[in-house]
Amino acid sequence: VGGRDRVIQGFGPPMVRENRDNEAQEQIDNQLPRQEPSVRQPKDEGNEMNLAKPRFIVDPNDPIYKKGDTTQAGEGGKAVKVDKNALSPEEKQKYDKGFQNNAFNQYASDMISIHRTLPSNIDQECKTEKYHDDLPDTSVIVCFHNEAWSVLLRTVHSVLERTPDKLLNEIVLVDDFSDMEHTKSPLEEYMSQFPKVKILRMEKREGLIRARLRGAAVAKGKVLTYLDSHCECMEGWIEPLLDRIKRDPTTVVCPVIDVIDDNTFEYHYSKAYFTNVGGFDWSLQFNWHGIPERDRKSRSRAIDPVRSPTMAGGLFSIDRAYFEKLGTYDPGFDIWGGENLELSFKIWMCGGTLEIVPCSHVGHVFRKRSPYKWRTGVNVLKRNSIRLAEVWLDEYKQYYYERINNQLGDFGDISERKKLRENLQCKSFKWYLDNIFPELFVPGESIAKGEIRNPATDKCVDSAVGEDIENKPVGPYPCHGQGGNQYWMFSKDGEIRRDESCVDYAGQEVMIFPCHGMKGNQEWRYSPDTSRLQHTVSQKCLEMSKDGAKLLMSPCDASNQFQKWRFKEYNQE
Ligand code: LR7
Ligand code: MN
Repeated sequence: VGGRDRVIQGFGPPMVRENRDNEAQEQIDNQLPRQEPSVRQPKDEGNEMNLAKPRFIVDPNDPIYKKGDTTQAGEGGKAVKVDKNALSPEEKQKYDKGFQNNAFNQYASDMISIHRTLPSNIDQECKTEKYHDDLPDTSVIVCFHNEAWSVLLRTVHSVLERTPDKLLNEIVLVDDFSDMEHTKSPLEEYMSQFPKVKILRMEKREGLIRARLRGAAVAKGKVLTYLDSHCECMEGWIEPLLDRIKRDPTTVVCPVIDVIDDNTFEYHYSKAYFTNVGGFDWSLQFNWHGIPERDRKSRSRAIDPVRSPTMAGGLFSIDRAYFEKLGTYDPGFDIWGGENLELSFKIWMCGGTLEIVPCSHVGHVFRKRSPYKWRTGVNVLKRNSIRLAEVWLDEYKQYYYERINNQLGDFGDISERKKLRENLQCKSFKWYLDNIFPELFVPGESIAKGEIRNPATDKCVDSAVGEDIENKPVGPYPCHGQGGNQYWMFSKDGEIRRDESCVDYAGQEVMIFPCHGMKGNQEWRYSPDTSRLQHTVSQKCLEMSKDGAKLLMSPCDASNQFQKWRFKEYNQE
């Protein structure tokens, strides 16, 4: 594969970059406290081919290149707090621009060394863990689209500096058609100092999945390790991962993903005791869960690897041959999303194991929005998810389709992927749910589902749910018939729920709260005859305000048309 790949190595003299005549870029450069070069003039200065005056990328005064200064901002993984209001107008502009371009605080990152140290409060037990002394080596593959310079470099240096030389075969950087200037020749020139770092360039924007496949196609290591382009690996991160693969190459492993704050770049080390595992919901979104009871019991120590139904997607190690055997990723997946669940389901259903390894830690900058362009005119995430559902979910795909109102649209050809599943003789999705993720709430077990409509006003119960939006009031909204935030399930236990979020009434407003399974404030009664939704504890009924603007809880009244609710689908027992 990939005669068109350019693996760039040993390119030009290190630390020199050509001048650019781009005015806008020039202006930005002028704001940066960079110095003109004082050492190492390139040999070919004055050469016709190089009329412009070259500059150095590495300015010794630039804080990001400093090493070993323990008093510097962000050392030890500490927070860097920037008081924006104290900045000069130009600096303020830079600060805002950094956030705009990256959806994280680039300004703060630019104050932190790319070699910074990380917290030392690691789990005591991990310090004495012993690993196989003949571990396989790994290629570390990092795909990026327009990653910030200091952040990308910090990712690479954390790998270079914290991976034993004999375990690191190479670092493959796959540039998914970035257009930021620093991702071009400056990156090549900088990385040419490090023979293990290779750069591949996609020739058009492909998205992270096909970029990863391109990386895998050239990788030489026995194991492939994927990282996002805004990560920091902790000391000792790789050995625990490779050790699991050495024992069994069908074990796919994820580190604990520590949070690097998107604003302060603080590194939050997560102790083994708090290790979470991955799950998903019926809108096919990944989410985190505590370790289920049965696995807690079977493990003797908090640092023991733990089975995980799914992976977050970005950070994991897999035996290269095993990845190929599993058919890597669906190359029809565009831009972002879906590939994490595809691989997770496939691993379990086709005979492998997926684990999180509590002694391996890598930080990741979690951000609140996606800073780069996706495709226009097509919902790529939905399209990816449909491809995934078609191939791997069997009859359960219907639960996802209900969420998107059965509007599948064109999802392309999936025959190759179906063939793959057949050839691998994988188990059913039902087997996966019964054995690997029995905790998941399956909509088929609910009494009613779909929108909850008040016919008098044609408004529906509506709310976004999810981890960061709990305690959000539930409101009425004109019924849109698209599923989404108006899709509810009425469970056998009387919950009005979507995945793990329940409609909850504690005497004030009707709210969304994580389902606790203990009835109480989350128990409702519904009868299709009266069409009323009555809250068991308070005995009150759900009511639409007269102006249709609010949801109220009122004494039940059989004649009140604002207390009548219709589920789209009600299954008579
Ligand atoms: O078109 C693109 N091309 C790319 O190369 C879009 C993105 N990318 C790169 C990007 O530069 C980044 O390095 O792909 C990587 C992931 O994109 P992010 O960081 O914008 O998104 P994310 O961190 O939310 O992505 C999570 O979900 C993705 C679904 O496709 C991938 O699986 C990511 O790897 C995954 N990240 C993690 O698992 C880190 C932990 C987050 C959690 C939970
Ligand atoms: Mn990411």
